[in-house]
Amino acid sequence: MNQPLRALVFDVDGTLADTERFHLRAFNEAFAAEGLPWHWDEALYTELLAVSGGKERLQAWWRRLHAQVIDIDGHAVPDLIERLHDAKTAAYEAMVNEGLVELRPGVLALMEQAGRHGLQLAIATTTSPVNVAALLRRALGPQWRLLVPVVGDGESAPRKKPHPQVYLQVLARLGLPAPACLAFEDSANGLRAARAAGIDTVVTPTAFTRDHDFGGALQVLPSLAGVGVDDLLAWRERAHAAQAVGAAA
Ligand code: XBP
Ligand code: MG
Repeated sequence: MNQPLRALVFDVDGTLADTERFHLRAFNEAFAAEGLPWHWDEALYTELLAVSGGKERLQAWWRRLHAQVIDIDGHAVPDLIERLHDAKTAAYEAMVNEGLVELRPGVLALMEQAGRHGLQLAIATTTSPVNVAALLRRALGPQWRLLVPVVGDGESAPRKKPHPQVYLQVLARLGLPAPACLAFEDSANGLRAARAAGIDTVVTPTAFTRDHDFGGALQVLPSLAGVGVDDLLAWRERAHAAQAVGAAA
């Protein structure tokens, strides 16, 4: 049933901003600071991005390198991963605070137009809360939480995408059913998470995710440049009409 659109739910990394090349740089800076002979290039990082969550990505990398190593005391590896992720997050936050990371084309204009249409705004991301705050403070100003009051992140929702936990959490906090919302994602994991929560999803891939499978997306676009609320309403209308025809057939 085509409910009125009430909220837009944005993923962060790759959707609000093309951040992954900065996360990649921050991971490599953390490896160097720890004295590890690890260096992830873009091709390898593109592969590793199949794992959502920086810590989970580091765990997957460790298993790939040392599948046979047993962590005797059970703490050495988790402690290393925690240390590396803390250093990486600090390096990434510094890059955002230096102004290196900008919102993708069309994002700010759509957020502003959504506000004028009385739509609520929310975030559903697997990244760390400090990364969300740094990016949105820089992009929307210190009052950003007034514009985006509902934020689900890697800490509030530890089950990472494609698990729908963060989207289900955001729907509950919005107090809205999935059909009243529209999600924006950049990756297959993100699309699957949003769709598993029953939310129509517009995808704007990046260079890291352009080869992903976006089956089930409402639209796949090069960016949100020039996209307005009326476009979102038209795409929803058309998709729901097609579903109704399919159901009647
Ligand atoms: C993308 C991710 C995150 C980032 C790194 O999140 O999977 O893990 O790559 O950030 P999104 P952390 O859901 O916004 O696309 O190291 O803080 O996880
Ligand atoms: Mg993303």
